[in-house]
Amino acid sequence: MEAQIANNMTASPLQSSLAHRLGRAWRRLAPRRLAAGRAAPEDPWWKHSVIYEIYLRSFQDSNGDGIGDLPGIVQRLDYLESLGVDAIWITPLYPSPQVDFGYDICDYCAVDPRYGTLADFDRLLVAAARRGIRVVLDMVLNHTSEQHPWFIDAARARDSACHDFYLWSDGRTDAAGRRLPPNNWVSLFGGSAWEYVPQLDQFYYHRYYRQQPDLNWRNPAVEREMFDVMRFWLDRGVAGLRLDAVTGLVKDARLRDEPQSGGSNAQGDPILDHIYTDNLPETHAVIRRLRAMSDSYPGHRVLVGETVLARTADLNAWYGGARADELHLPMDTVVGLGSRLDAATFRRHLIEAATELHDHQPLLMFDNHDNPRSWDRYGDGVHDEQIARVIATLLLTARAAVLLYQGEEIGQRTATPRRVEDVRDPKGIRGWPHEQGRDGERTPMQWDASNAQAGFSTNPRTWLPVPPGYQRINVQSELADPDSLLNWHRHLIAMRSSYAALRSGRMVMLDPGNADVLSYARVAPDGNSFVVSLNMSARPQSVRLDLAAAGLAGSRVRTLLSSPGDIADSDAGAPLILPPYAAWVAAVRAPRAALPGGVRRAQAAC
Ligand code: TEU
Ligand code: CA
Repeated sequence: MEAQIANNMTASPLQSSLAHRLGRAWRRLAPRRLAAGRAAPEDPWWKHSVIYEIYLRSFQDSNGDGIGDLPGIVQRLDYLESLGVDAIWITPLYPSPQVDFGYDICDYCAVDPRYGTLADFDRLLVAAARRGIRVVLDMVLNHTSEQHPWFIDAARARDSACHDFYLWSDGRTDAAGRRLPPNNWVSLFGGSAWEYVPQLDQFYYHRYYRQQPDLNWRNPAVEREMFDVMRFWLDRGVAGLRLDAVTGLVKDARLRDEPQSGGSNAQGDPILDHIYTDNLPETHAVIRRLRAMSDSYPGHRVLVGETVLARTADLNAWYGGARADELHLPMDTVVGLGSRLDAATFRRHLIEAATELHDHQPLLMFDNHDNPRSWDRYGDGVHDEQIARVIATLLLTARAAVLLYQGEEIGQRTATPRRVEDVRDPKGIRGWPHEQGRDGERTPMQWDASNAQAGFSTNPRTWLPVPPGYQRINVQSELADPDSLLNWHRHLIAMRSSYAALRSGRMVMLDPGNADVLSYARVAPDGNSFVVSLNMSARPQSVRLDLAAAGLAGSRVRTLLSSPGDIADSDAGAPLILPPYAAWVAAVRAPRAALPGGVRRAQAAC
């Protein structure tokens, strides 16, 4: 950040003064952060970060219109600082008709008036930096809004200046003379991905809603424009970008039909193997150029990618493989978006992430604004609270950078509307009743029980309703309860800050044949280590943490955090009984002098 200031001095006077203030804030902060052990000097800040996702519409409303906004985030920065997060990722704040609640953008270099102003954003950047929190913005490169001036122009005439900014096709004509789309590509939100425009007698392609036409990334002008947009925000001081739907930027030039994989999805469309709309080599080439651009900025700007892939190992290409020249942190949606709490499955995924990604840093997440909350996916209806602790412990102690979604830390529930007339997400309106949309995971953040809006807004008509249960499940009451899920998260994040092994140590699987309990050690280069055991079953389980077999030294393990709270210190190697759905983090006593030479050498080699 310090160095970034020099870069920003060439920007506008407003940006220069903003950068100056940001710089002061970071200078004040740096010694404290290092003292707290947050940032290992040798690693970029993002590598071991906890990035907190803010769904802007639902985080905090500051002006009583029932919609979250940027000044609302500023009001809650103290909370985020006390939680200990390194950065916030804010969902799209740009002017938008809000068909897809901001993911349909009509001006990439401004703030939607519903959310505030550019000046509010600059104030947020400074206020966040003062608290040691970086700001990552969502960036939608795949498509714009149909209301973007480019698309309005593109849809005017075939020879308009911006026509080639989007993907057009004349389509086909059947025997009866009807106009048909050129191929079988379907929208991820339902129906054909092609929309007919009568005045042009042409179809345009939209991977998402028809109000979100896809950009034509084979057109160099599109790349130039979008790179300029990203520079606008990087110049302003954002710490990185979360790249929306980034794997599908370039599509097959010949528009070939995609093979069917069999069956149909919740929207009733055939399931296709996206070989012509996803993961094309040309998309990787765009990302490499983007990485070079972003790396030209000082301060380790981060490129987070929304990379929804079938296998964790498929992420390797999105890091750029051995060249490491694409995304810094492509999201692993395989580990955390399932619904089976199964030790063997998690172990396999974590091993895959550790061995098949050229040692790149995994980015784990369990919750986001597109999927039912992990509380409801992994919970069994009886042990939900304990299971949420197991999930939180895995998320925050595995070797990974972390995405934490607002409300996950307090155990907010998915609150899907019961009646179609209450649904706001068009995906749910169109797909009802099989596809109910994403409103359930987007309800307002539950801050307190001061009013029926859980402190989110003063307006009783919030854009999505606050579900029942907020009187108990809210930040204020959980802060006051030492045993709350929120305090569990706070402890885990604080431990991650305090102990290098838990933050950046290598990960060694323990008791790897155990079908019910996932156990691993995190080991720092100096030999200091911690063990984590997570009982993923409803029965007590015996574990044997054979440290010596894993090449680790230590004879006693000392409990740091346990749920339930009565798991005692024990001898390493002795069988230990873990209660149902127990989560246990313990420090291994391994005085350096006691390390056998062989072990020390093995550790030094890592
Ligand atoms: O999501 C893209 C996307 O592919 C996911 O919605 C995916 O279909 C889902 O996670 C499957 O469970 C991004 C945004 O996160 C989403 O909110 C937007 O609606 C979408 O892009 C379009 O911009
Ligand atoms: Ca508002």
